Amino acid sequence: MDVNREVQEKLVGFQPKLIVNQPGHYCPGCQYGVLTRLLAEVIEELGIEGDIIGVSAVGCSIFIHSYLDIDFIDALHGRAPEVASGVKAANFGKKIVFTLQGDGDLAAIGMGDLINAMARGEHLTTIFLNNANYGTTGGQMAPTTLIGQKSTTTPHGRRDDVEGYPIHVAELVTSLQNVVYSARCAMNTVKNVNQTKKALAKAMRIQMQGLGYGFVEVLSACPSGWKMSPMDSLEWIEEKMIAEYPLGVFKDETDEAAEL
Ligand SMILES: Cc1ncc(C[n+]2csc(CCOP(=O)(O)OP(=O)(O)O)c2C)c(N)n1
Ligand code: SF4
Ligand SMILES: [Mg+2]
Repeated sequence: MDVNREVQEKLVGFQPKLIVNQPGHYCPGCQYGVLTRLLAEVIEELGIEGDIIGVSAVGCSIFIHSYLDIDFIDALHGRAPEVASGVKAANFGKKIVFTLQGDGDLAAIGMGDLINAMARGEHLTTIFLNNANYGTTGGQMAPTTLIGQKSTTTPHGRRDDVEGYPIHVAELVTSLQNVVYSARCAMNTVKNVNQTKKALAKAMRIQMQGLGYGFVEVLSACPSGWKMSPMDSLEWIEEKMIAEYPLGVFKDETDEAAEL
């Protein structure tokens, strides 16, 4: 083992085998990278690296296939749940299939796709990265943009009487019978990162057990879209985002404890 690697392992622990080392697409302070690492750890710990297929969406979620060494397919904007349904069926239900979607992708153009995949009774896992804006395209308002939040399309702040209200997707999907688990997590603190990992693992286990649909919303920093420093972004999540989008488990029909 070279000296740098040994020092790195002492400081931050091991690097999961499934992480691909190459120059990154993500902006400094972006938390897609944290989520990628968590997924690598969860997939390795569950031992499903050869049995899982990811469906990435249009948005910064698409970059994950460069860094996570599992099978991936990219879906058109909003269509990830349909593509995932097809992938699951084509593999006779034998693969674990998940979607990774941003808030513009999932809650704007793709909301109907998600709801109908859940209503059809699909056994899938959706990971919903909510960064309260369209990050990829430069920071436009998304359905999850907070009231008062400035974006390139709401330069004076989102107004409820003009642009309407934020959508709380983790709560919304609980009304669908086939949804077995719905939780909201965040990645702005170590404690919240650890809780996110647990929720991701649980949503995967639910699919492995054939119980139904698992949904995990993850509040995530987009310093570029928000025009903030990475550190300010973490504080903004704590002070503003979690106030609008409380963390917790909103539905859990498994036999396991429902805490995050
Ligand atoms: C049909 C279609 N409409 C619009 C776009 C442009 N577009 C690309 S990414 C994106 C929004 C992405 O926002 P989000 O899903 O929140 O992703 P993130 O913030 O993670 O980048 C849009 C509107 C597109 N690629 N295809
Ligand atoms: S635009 Fe936002 S979501 Fe996309 S890589 Fe940059 S910080 Fe991450
Ligand atoms: Mg977004």
